[in-house]
Amino acid sequence: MAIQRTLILCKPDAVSRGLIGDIVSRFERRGYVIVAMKMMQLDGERARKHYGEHEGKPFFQGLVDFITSGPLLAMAVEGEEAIAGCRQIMGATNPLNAATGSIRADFASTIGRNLVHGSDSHESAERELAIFFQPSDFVSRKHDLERWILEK
Ligand code: IDP
Ligand code: MG
Repeated sequence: MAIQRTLILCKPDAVSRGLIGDIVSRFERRGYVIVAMKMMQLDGERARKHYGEHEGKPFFQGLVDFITSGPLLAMAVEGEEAIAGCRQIMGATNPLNAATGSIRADFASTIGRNLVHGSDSHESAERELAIFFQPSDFVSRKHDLERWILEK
């Protein structure tokens, strides 16, 4: 068990549909803390870098077009095993396979408009966080984690 930091995005569909508040609260309620948060609109270069692992796949261009189509909310989220925990809160990539009660099952119906992104490994988290944030963007929430969330 370890404290991890992960990148969560509310993609442009989530922003446009007014779902940011509901999505953010799900991570907070679970006991994860936000250590950086930024509204931004990606350009193509940064979008292709972020989704580099999918380059060459049939949906790649559509994915880049969509993620650059409007503002998104980027967050760095921290907590015990946060990478897997946040993926669980998001639900499976295809909303049809997402667990009931997850963000994607509750609010999405198609794989291409599935509202959220979350890093899938420690390596992805480090790589992706560096695309969206600078070291000085992060605050410390160590005190909050120690006080309310972590077991002694
Ligand atoms: P993830 O977001 O659950 O990590 P990935 O496999 O990393 O899923 O795919 C990145 C994003 O690309 C997905 O969230 C989804 O929006 C989109 N995507 C993945 N597979 C497909 C597909 O087969 N058709 C259309 N879009 C897809
Ligand atoms: Mg992924």
